[in-house]
Amino acid sequence: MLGNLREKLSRTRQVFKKLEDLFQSGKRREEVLDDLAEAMILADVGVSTTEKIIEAMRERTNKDDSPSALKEALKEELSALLSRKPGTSPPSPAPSIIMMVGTNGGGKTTSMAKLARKAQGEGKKVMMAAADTFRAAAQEQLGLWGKRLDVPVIRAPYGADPASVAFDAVRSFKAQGCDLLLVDTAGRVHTNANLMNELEKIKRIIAREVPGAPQEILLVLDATIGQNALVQAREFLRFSGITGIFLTKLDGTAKGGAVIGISDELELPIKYIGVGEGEEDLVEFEAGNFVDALLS
Ligand SMILES: Nc1nc2c(ncn2[C@@H]2O[C@H](COP(=O)(O)OP(=O)(O)OP(=O)(O)O)[C@@H](O)[C@H]2O)c(=O)[nH]1
Ligand SMILES: [Mg+2]
Repeated sequence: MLGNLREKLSRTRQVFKKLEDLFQSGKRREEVLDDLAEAMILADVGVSTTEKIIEAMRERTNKDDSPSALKEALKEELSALLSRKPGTSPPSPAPSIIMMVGTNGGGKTTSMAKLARKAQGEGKKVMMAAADTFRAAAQEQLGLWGKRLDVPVIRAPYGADPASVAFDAVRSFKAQGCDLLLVDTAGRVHTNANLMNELEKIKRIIAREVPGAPQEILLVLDATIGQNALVQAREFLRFSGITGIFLTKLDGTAKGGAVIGISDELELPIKYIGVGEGEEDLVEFEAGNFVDALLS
């Protein structure tokens, strides 16, 4: 598992690999910290998070600590930063409803299929709702995933009211006694304000039909855009109730350091990462594993 994650993160690892030489060098602490800061910024960790980490390392270590001691300090610092998040609760009990939100093309539909696959593997009865009625091919795309995974998909005509799709889906979900309903949403409508209203409406209908639901609203962010993912995330924070982040496309990018900046700057846990286009390419995010995959 760790080996696999390492391989998937290989492009980001290349950036961090320079650190290996650094940690084996005979450099003084201040030189190591300078080089480290530079590498982290190159890896898209972000300036303010990088500064925060360097400062914390300075406090945590002594002036004449060896580079290898600094490496341990960095690992501890990163693990602490990545796991110090609210909401890292155990998975919610079935039946539950998960809503996927995020900018267009970020990977919502694909990530949802991955979650469906995972739940299936746990023996759960899954249903998916195509509440993206804005993009012409969205219904078909989810329909194809449904066929491939053998998961029923509640669909609607192009341009239909997404909240009514959600309504129909929740009714079927209850009637068929499913364990998990995954709700896909559009990445873009006419304006951002429209999108936020649409999401609120979907959420309201779900909550009205199933008290306590949606148990999870995952904000899907594309790691390949690095620091810009933060800008997108802030837009979506205007929509209330997001419970966690699903960070996609870590397999193809050297900007995996963005995980660290995003986790630091948003008061939200990173719950999953996407490492490929297939339904199995899902990793439940765990700080220690991620740091190990990056740094060893
Ligand atoms: N390499 C890689 N590609 C991914 C990953 N997740 C999604 N993709 C690809 O990203 C593209 C967009 O994915 P979608 O799931 O359609 O994104 P979306 O957010 O639903 O897009 P809209 O419905 O247009 O808003 C597709 O080509 C996916 O195969 C990932 O973890 N790794
Ligand atoms: Mg989609």
